[in-house]
Amino acid sequence: VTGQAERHDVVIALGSNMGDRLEHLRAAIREMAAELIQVQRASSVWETAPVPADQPPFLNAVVVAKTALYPHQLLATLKAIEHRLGRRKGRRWGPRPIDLDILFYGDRKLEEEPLTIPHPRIAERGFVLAPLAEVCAGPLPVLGAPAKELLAKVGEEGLERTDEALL
Ligand code: A4P
Ligand code: MG
Repeated sequence: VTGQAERHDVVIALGSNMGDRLEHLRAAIREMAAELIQVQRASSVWETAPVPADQPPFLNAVVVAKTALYPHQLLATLKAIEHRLGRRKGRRWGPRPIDLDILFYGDRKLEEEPLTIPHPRIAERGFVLAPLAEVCAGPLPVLGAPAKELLAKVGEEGLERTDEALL
């Protein structure tokens, strides 16, 4: 297909625990659409207990998207979106209006500073696995196990599905 870059399937995790959290998640999705990241489907919005616990609760979600961006371009684009939505460096564990993490890039494995794919902490984080299980039912790329199975191991404490829709 001439003139059309190859598009890759990517999975992105969204988190917010500052300001209008739901609006931050929605704004991030609008910004992605404007930046060559076409969101195909979105999980529910989950309210999740913060890890570590000394900060406000998060809203978390996961989206599946298609993009022609390469992994490092995708990371740079997500960082730019975080910045536009008001995220600033500073307090290391402090609250953030938006956090955008690349969970998967197709079935690629990548360890190139500063980017690791799949995201290294997927299997231990209920706040990622619960929404991920909604949008990826089968075995996860690289990890091999379904999200639901990994979630059963870490438990569902502190994870609450909300009725809010992202798309
Ligand atoms: N980086 C490397 N690999 C990736 C990747 N696959 N996707 C680098 C995105 N970034 C990646 O991230 C730090 C650096 O990781 C980036 O500059 C990038 O080069 P950051 O977003 O600047 O900082 P961060 O998010 O605070 O660090 P980190 O280590 O990603 O934190 P986590 O693990 O994302 O934890 N509790 C609940 N309930 N819900 C949450 O969403 N999130 C965090 C953040 C803590 N507790 C939470 C939640
Ligand atoms: Mg992050």
